[in-house]
Amino acid sequence: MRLIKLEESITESNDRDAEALRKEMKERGTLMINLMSAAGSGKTTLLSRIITDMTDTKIGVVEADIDSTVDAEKIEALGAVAIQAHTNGMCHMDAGMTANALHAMGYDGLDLVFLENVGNLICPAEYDTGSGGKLMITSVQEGDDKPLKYPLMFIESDALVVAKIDAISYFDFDLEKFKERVYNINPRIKIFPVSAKTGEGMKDLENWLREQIRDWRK
Ligand SMILES: Nc1nc2c(ncn2[C@@H]2O[C@H](COP(=O)(O)OP(=O)(O)OP(=O)(O)O)[C@@H](O)[C@H]2O)c(=O)[nH]1
Ligand SMILES: [Mg+2]
Repeated sequence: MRLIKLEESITESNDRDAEALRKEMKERGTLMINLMSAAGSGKTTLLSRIITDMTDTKIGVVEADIDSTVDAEKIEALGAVAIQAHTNGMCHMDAGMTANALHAMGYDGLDLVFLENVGNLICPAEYDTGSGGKLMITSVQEGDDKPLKYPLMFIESDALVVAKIDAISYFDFDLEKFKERVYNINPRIKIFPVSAKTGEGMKDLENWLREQIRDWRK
């Protein structure tokens, strides 16, 4: 189990670091997706399902957390490449931290790398990590008003997973109202209602990921 302890990078321009990392990854043909959500929305469970399903795709995961190694251990147990990054108390990953973690993990020959960002809806949305795409998760127990309260992450993301859809009947989550609120602030976003437990909706999401890898390599 590999673990890297990170400090916020001291370079003056996060955007410059992000562009450099994107360029490097583009040249090597590896797509990085920045996966963001509140704590406990289902990021690691979704990634585990994707790794198990997408046997045609070589996947690596950078697990960013304030503490513990549980998420990286779960990913490694599935046979995927992983590294646990500790953010030294910080609530997000920046581009310099992401590059350090990625290089420590090594991503030669990988098609797709997920950065499982620190679980919260606010800080991760504000930092460009150098990823080629942004995927956000919100789960049905969080309520359908989150696009109104935390708009930036919804605006910034290319796609949105509505997670734990198997549990929707236990909550007052109105999927149509939620979609309308999301499309109001980001009309181009793709929305995937998904259950990582039952597999519902996973095929569409996985095909979208394959399409993103193809587009990245064009
Ligand atoms: N019913 C149901 N439960 C789910 C689903 N996906 C995840 N869960 C549960 O939700 C809880 C949190 O899931 P995680 O995958 O650990 O969430 P996370 O976003 O990685 O959490 P952090 O890394 O702590 O931010 C776990 O108890 C999962 O079993 C789902 O599709 N359906
Ligand atoms: Mg997790």
